[in-house]
Amino acid sequence: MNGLPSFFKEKVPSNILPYKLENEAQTREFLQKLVDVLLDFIRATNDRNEKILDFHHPEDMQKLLDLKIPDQGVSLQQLIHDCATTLKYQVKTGHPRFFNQLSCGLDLISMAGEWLTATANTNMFTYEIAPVFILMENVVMTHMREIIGNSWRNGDSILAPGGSISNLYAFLAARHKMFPNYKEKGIATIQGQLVMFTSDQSHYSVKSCASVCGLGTDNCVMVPSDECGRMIPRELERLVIERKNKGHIPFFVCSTAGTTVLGAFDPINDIADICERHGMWLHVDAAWGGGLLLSKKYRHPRLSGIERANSVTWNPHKLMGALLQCSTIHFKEDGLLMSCNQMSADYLFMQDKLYDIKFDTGDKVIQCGRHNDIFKLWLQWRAKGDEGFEKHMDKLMELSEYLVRRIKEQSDKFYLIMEPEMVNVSFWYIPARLRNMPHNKHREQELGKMCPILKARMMQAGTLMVGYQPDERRPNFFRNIISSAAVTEKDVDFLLNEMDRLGHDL
Ligand code: ABU
Repeated sequence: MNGLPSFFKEKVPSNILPYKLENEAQTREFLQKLVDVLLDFIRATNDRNEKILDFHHPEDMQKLLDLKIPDQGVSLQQLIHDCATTLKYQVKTGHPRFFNQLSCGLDLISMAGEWLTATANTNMFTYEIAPVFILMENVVMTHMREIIGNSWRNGDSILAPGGSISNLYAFLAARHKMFPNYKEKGIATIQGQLVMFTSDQSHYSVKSCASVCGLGTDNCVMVPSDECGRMIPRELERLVIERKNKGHIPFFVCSTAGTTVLGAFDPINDIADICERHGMWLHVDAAWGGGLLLSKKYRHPRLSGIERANSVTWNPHKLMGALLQCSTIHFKEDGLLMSCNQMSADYLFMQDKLYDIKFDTGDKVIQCGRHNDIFKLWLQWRAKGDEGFEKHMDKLMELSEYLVRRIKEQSDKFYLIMEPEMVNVSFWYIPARLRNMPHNKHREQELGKMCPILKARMMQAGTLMVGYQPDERRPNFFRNIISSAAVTEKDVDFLLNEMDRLGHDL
């Protein structure tokens, strides 16, 4: 923090706006210093010679940080220092060698949007206080619905705090559609046991809906999936009939477009046929795979039939690279969201306002406060256009295909678990001592044991991050995700070489 003017050392952040109007220049200087800290982080994030993380165990990290809340406020200088320290120990999720989560990368246009959003500091519940952002939300949501399907143009959508809450909104709307009196009369209005269905590979938030909404998790039926992680439609229909024969009321099916671990796509058309036959709501959880709707090359067959759904979750903060968080839920039918959730709080959603109150979109959701997640997406989409997003999707898929090719070319060192449908590539790393062993359940157990050890080495070296997990069919395996615009073929080569460097002796 050398070079800071003495003004920064004075222990009075109240020297800047809004307290001291005459200190506009010092306010600007403080914020520019902060921007320098942010730019240093962005530079380091994009520098392949920089580590992704500087790992410390929590008890050691606590000693490196001064996190306490003081009795008296600290100086501006200290605040700049605090910001720099915070970023020093933050994992660089935009680093080209960070392959760990579904949301990777740091899109600088979207980030610029987030900076503006923070500065505007408004709530998204009414047009009254967020006029431009509400109109933007309307335009972008309509555009996304048109991409889902022509018949969706006049539907409805909302940005929600994450894919799990988006799925919950779908559940609530589906129940409201079938039991419109539930809102006023509650559980007594449903004469029977409601049942929902999702694949055993779906996101856990779907099961959580059953818990939160009073069905109980036993009434969220987990439909078996095939070897590739796709729901088996005949199993779905068998389980629906089984529950109907018990007198239950099957009402909601969640089809996953891009499962979290394997990146599998359930066959939407087959599932839509079953939903039509049995009068069930079809929700597509495309939180992860939704981005591929933007690619002519990769949309089909993965998302074929999505236009037949009643609702779709689609998270731009995943494949599209919008900054966290940016999650959307779309409905084919307009008006449901409002009639399901509207409470007409009369201090906020007055019916006699100056303007058309249909723009007070906050009354459509069970939240009150709503973060502004639209501006960063709108700005990013303006920058890229549909064409830019299509190229982005195609590049991510092509890089994943490259990774699969390289894994196959080094089959002594890597074992590809399956041909992926999207950017999730599942594989084992094979250390030297296991290379000549025949591949069987015993070797899989041994390879599974290597995953946490190799991951720990990656984190301690700070050079690479790739996730691992077990599933129902196999012990721990690596799941590599390419969803960052920063990744190149050289980074993919680095990924495999670095795993081998760190793990060959295991
Ligand atoms: N279900 C959301 C994200 C999970 C992941 O990044 O791995």
